[in-house]
Amino acid sequence: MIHFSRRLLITSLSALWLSLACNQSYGQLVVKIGVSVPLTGINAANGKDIENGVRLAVEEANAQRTRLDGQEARFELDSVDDQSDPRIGVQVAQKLVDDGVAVVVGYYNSGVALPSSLVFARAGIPVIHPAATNPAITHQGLKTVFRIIATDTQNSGTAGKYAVNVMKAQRIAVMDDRTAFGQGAVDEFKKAVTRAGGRIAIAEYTNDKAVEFSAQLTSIRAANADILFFGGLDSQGALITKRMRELGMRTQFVGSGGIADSIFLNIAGPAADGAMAWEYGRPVATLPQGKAFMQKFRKRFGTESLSYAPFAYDATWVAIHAIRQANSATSADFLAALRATQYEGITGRIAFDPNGDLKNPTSTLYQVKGGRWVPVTTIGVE
Ligand code: ABU
Repeated sequence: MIHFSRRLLITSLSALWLSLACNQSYGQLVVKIGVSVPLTGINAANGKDIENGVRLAVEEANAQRTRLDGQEARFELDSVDDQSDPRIGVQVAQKLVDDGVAVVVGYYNSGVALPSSLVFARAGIPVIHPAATNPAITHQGLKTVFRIIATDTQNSGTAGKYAVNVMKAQRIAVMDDRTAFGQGAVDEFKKAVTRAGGRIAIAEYTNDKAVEFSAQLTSIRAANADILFFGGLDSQGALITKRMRELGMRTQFVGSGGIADSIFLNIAGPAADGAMAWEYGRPVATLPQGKAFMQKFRKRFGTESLSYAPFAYDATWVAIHAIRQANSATSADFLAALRATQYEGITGRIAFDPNGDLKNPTSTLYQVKGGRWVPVTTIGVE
């Protein structure tokens, strides 16, 4: 037992020494910014999008001079592939802690973010979320968790209220993918529908690996639903839309967030026309720095940004500003500056409430018109 503890102590000290050694390079202080996203599998394109948002901000920051406590500092991206798997997510979170990251920008999946956040909280390392929207992420009482995107209470809540009050939906169907995100989004939608005096006519379920939805859609068609609110991601939303068209359904498809992108359009093809989705924030292209960001991203990576790169870029700059302001890359030193953030980003004004969520989130309803997602309305959410 004593032998085992000593070995554990030596291993921990070696990891600590290695991480301290790694954070110094040629007299420069290396400040590691961790990223945990899916870089392989079905969500890899969104993961890469987030990683590239962080990379762009890191490269821009390094083109400027940063001195921390009198020492030249350089920011470095430390990226891991969580594979959209909660178990892998916890393992790679521990790797980032062992690497000595100062801060983490991630995740894509709420179901991975939730267990991983505890690993970072134990190490006192802040995590800034650009994409994971399950409300519970910022309601665990952890002082190290921040999010610069609307939650699903806000986004799907807005969708539920709008379905009843504006779309005048009488027979509402819901379907979710049983993930923390999809199920959470539908739960919030249902609560808002009920609060607005509406009623859910039928609830169906799938899982996040499914590619066939005929059974659920046949039931929804039999229930004569006027809208279907789907809690799940872009590739499945596109397949559902396609199948609805094949089944001759007149039900309006409404996505819950993470839907309105080119992945959806490519998979759904012409069946996409008319599909709707509630997305987080304002349309980036309409914001003062939005177009410039999209151009920079295209020039650097040779591809258009998807939904979350602008949020990841902003999250990274929020972290860098806090580190510079605190004159320290030690998490305990810059946490207070992070909490007090007042930042005008690509995605709008960023300031945090006591839970670490945005003080003034917004949501935008998009609809596919002529093969493009077009903004319909933007609503500030309570
Ligand atoms: N917010 C959409 C991305 C997926 C998630 O939160 O799990």
